[in-house]
Amino acid sequence: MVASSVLGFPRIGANREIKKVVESYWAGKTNADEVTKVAAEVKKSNWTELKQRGVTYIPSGDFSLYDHVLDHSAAFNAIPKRYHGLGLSPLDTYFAMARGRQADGVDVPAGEMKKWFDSNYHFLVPELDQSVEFKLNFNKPLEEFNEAKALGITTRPVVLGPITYLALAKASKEAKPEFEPISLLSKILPVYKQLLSELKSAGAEWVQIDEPILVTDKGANYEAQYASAYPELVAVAPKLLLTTFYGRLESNVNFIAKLPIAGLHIDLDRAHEQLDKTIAAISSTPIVLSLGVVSGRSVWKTDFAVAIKYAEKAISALGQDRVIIGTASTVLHIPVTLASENKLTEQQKDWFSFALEKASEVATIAAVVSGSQDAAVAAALEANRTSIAKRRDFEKNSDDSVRKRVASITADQYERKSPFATRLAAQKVLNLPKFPTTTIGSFPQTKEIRQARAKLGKGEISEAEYEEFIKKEIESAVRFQEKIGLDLLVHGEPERNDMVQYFGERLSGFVFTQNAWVQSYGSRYVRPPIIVSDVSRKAPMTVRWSEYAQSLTSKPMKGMLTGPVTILNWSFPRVDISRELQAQQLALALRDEVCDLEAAGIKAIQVDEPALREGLPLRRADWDSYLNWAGNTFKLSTAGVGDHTQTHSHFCYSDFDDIFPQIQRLDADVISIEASKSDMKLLSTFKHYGYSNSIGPGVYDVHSPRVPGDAEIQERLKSMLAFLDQSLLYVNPDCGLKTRGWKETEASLVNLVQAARWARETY
Ligand code: MET
Repeated sequence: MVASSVLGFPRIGANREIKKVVESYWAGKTNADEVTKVAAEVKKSNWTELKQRGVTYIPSGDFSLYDHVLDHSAAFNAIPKRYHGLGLSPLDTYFAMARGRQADGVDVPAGEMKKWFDSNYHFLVPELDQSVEFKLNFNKPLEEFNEAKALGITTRPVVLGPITYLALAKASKEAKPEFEPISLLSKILPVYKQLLSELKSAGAEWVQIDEPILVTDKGANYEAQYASAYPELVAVAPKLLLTTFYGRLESNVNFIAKLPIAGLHIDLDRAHEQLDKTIAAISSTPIVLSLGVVSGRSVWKTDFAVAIKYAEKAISALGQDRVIIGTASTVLHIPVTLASENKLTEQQKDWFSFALEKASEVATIAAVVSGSQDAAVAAALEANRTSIAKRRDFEKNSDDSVRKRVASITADQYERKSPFATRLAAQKVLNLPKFPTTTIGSFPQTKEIRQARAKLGKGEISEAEYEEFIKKEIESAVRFQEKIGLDLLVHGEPERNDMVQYFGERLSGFVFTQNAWVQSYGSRYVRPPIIVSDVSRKAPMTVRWSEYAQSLTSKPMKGMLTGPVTILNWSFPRVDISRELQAQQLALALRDEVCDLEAAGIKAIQVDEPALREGLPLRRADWDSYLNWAGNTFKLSTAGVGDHTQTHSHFCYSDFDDIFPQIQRLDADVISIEASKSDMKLLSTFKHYGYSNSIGPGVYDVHSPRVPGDAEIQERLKSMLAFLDQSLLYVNPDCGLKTRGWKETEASLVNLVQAARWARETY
């Protein structure tokens, strides 16, 4: 019999229960017991659903109230010093690490968040140094294993592997200069051994140990560490399934195959070409091969015929008992269930498969390749064949005008008319002071805004009433910015439910869901639109709002758009045409919008590309091709304007070392970047390469409600000026403020303006 497995499941609850309960806990409206109770219900429902769908290996230990990497740090006592001795409960210490804490005399910033591999999920970067005392504060996989067992469900606990954990960590401020987190391997192993042996004693047959670092270029550096650590772990652990996902192992498979592990999981959705090589590498070992044939990243139905072909190849080489049919990665990245969607047409519903449906898919494929004679399995197979055929048929329709326009893009459309220096002079029309202050676009999305949108959705208020409401919001955002003295204003984005969804809803080619939320970080979930056909702009999307906002003030107003690469990366893309072609279609639509904004008198236009980097392939060999088309599509969308129009772009990450030349190549007049939590390494990169255009490194963190003092911001500006030309420096927060409350937003921005005034007087 071929077994089936799901590597990890969304932990947000089918109705966003976890968001609701943790946010209410943070607001002091509920207690820790209630949080535990709701978490238990969500876990129970996940396990029960997977069991009912016939999945053999059901994950446990993958649940999280905020982030699974942070859970691991908390469990292993990797708690940075600044969170010690604050008199907080373990849960509050955990949330302080996640989001900072500023209350009752405690004032600590949050840890650094980074994107998890090439996804839009963010994890809390472990901060380590030589003095860390690893110990097992609690055994989360064991607790959840027992919790499921009490419900009569046997699970396969999930543990983040030691080498990936250390490889993802950063050196803390207290670390010695040459300190590398991986040097802690021998120190962390005893804790892993304790955790794994406790699982074994509790009766776990298998443990899934996640080592996705192996699909990155970095993975190859750790051959010696894998070779020394895994035999030690295997000696005390249940059977270990070493899981790799999101990419290809390449030559790492050779040293992995030599480890005494019981199973290896590979991602065939992202890298089906690695199947033959993997089979060859393990065929003379007893290793079980877990085939990731059902995507954990895409919402499209799996083509069973393709999955079966891979499975049969593996079975004929290894035998049924050595093959598992799995999701390619955790299905954390896709929404919980299609069953919650009642506005999709039957045709659309038939194209997709969300997390629970993917669970049924692995179970069905496993049954088919096990030779099941069950009528329900045969019917599911036949239904899949029909659905896939219908979709292929639909894909034959393309929008000729869009395809032709893409085919006739010319080289000059990628470039601005004049070089930066000429544009800088022309942009004096904006009348900005030295150290211009600005924000990244959004202001708090208050309860009132969300309610108004919900009422519009339910038909409780009219389109006209909603418009009036939004106009008032814009007006108050403008007045607020004038009052506190910001220089380059924004309209505040109150009309946007989400920076991608808003555009998707106004473009042809997208479909939307009601309830298809996906965790981005902590309690922040997004509802990515799905690209289903060729994309084009039906009508201007933002112009009237920007025009209206500009009409209220004599200060310059920044138009605000989401860039093509970000719309693509934060949507669920089509899988039948390339991402490049989808991005080009988006770029042409945005180019028209940018030109329309200019024509409407908007002098500065920001095209955000916060997701440019996360789309970077995990293997360096694939970078050039991606960066080339991704950069080109940004240029295509922005280069249609005159010299006097100032283009901006925003990036929510600070890892610029490797992609720097591409950022320069984008040739935006001003870029703003997330910088408050990274050290000055980022800025030294810009200095080192001699970045020539204007730049606003974020001066404070927006992911936390903490208010930065003006002295703190002055200090940041001071250190930035050691790296950057003062005539090119903009002053802004790290990112948009939509998730913040007004109180902290006002306090923080007042301090920011204060600090910029200080800089003007001082420099
Ligand atoms: N303009 C957007 C905002 O301010 C940019 C966000 S980047 C994640 O919210």
